[in-house]
Amino acid sequence: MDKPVCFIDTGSDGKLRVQQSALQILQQIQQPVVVVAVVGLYRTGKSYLMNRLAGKQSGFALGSTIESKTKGIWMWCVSHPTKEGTTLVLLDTEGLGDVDKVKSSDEDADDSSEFVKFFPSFIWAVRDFTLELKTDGKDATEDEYLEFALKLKHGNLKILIVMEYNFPRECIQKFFPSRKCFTFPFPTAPENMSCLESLNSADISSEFLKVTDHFCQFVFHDSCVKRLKDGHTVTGRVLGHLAKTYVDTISSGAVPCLENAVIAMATIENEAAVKEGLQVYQSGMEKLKNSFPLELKDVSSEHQHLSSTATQAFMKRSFRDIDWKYLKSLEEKIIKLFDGYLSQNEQASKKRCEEILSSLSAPMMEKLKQGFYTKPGGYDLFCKDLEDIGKKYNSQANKEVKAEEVLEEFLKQKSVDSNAILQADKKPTEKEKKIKKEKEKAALLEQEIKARDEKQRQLEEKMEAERQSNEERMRQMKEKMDEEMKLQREEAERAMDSKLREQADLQEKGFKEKADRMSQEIEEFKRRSTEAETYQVSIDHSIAEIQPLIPILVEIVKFASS
Ligand SMILES: Nc1nc2c(ncn2[C@@H]2O[C@H](COP(=O)(O)OP(=O)(O)OP(=O)(O)O)[C@@H](O)[C@H]2O)c(=O)[nH]1
Ligand SMILES: [Mg+2]
Repeated sequence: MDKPVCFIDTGSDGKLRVQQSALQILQQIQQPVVVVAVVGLYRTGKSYLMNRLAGKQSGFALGSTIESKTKGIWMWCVSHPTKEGTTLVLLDTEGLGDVDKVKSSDEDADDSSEFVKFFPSFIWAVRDFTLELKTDGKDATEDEYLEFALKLKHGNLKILIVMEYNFPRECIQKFFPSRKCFTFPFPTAPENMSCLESLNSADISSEFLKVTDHFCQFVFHDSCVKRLKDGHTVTGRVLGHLAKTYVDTISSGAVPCLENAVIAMATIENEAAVKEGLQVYQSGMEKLKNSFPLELKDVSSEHQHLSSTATQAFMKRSFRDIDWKYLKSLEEKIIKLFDGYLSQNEQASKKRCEEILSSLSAPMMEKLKQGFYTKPGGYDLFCKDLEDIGKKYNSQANKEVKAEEVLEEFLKQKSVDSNAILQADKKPTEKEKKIKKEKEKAALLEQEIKARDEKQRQLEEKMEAERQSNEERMRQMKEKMDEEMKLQREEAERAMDSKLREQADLQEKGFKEKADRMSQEIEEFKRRSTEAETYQVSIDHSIAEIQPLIPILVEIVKFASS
């Protein structure tokens, strides 16, 4: 993308909508995404800073009037400058005109212990910072300044004013365990401010450039690939599904629920994963089909190989495949296709065997037509020719899956001729004829048994191939489960760490009641984590905001001078 596009805006009916063109762009992005979004008051240089992250001087439109410039949410997808194989998705949002009201309830607080697992890191960007960095009279770092700004007020916690002061600070502390602050100095002389986009770097304050550069490097380095709650990597495509689900839910007047959005997306993705797996299998088998007829072991081993690759492709895309419902459906479809290919191979083999027999038996048929065998001893001559045909056939068609069956059919047909020849043959006595007939019958039966045994052997070979495919599938399932468990464990550990840190902080600052409440939260969190580990159950929780889409959230604090 060489320029940003509108991602989410408000339609003429006043409802939020996701722009189809932006969704199409996201659909094409199969790479994991790192999402960086900016929020803050209007006209505070958000778009400008986002352009810097895109490595461009212009892109997101900047406002030069007092009116808010950016409307809705704009998106710019660029290659991540430092993390190869990932796409950086920059989301520039419409400036806030007034303080956002955040709903508070005990219910939210309960679920919040889960949020820290996948909530974004938080960067506070203070623009036009001209103050001395001091807190309580002592020199302070930017981060200390942020923590100072987030300090809770003591006092009667039920008094509205204290609650209103503390609540947003508590939310930031609770939901964003990883926090960072940057204070930007004034970028340039006041008269240059309206044309900041077109200024040469010589006209921009070197200190401002230094901080901007540091800020960009920090974001690039610190921003992680976006993951869902259970550790599944978010690609551009998945981000598109998520955004669409959230926005559609908001537009319908409901409250977006992360759990529902993930379930809806899992359905879409898992269905697509089945299709993708089938595509891998089918395209490989179609290529193999060009060389039909083949030996059963060759068809089976290619089937096993492709089935394993198909499962891999499926596993890569699927997630939350409860009870492996979609994997099972892929497996069933593959087995159906395999059966289809096997029967196509059999048909091709049958055709080839018939062709071989037809060409080998052509001279005999000619002799038959000309009455060559209608003479004393003709039956023995016929049997000898038939035997020769059988030998040659066996050496030419011995690898064919249908070799025995076709030969059996051929011998059955020829027994009609042989019977007629034998009856007309004057050489053997009636007794000898009887013996010869019995011999022929026995040979026919032997061929019938051979064909049946061969069929049975092939069935067993097919079952063995299936058994091995199944074993491989189980191995891949276990690998995926182990990987998912590992991610969940890491997430839980990270979340627990941040909870413990927050609790220690509250204790240190004398908020005993809050720290105690937190202990209960931690216990509850531990219990849920153990439960999740043991049963791999997912814990239901809803979320009323769009933040889970964003691994890094930059909040801009208005220009200090304005
Ligand atoms: N004083 C000052 N002005 C800046 C700074 N960064 C950008 N600007 C200027 O501030 C004006 C608004 O910048 P934008 O980047 O459009 O601000 P915004 O926050 O995206 O504004 P909205 O889209 O309206 O919310 C532009 O004229 C910029 O040139 C800064 O650090 N300090
Ligand atoms: Mg803007």
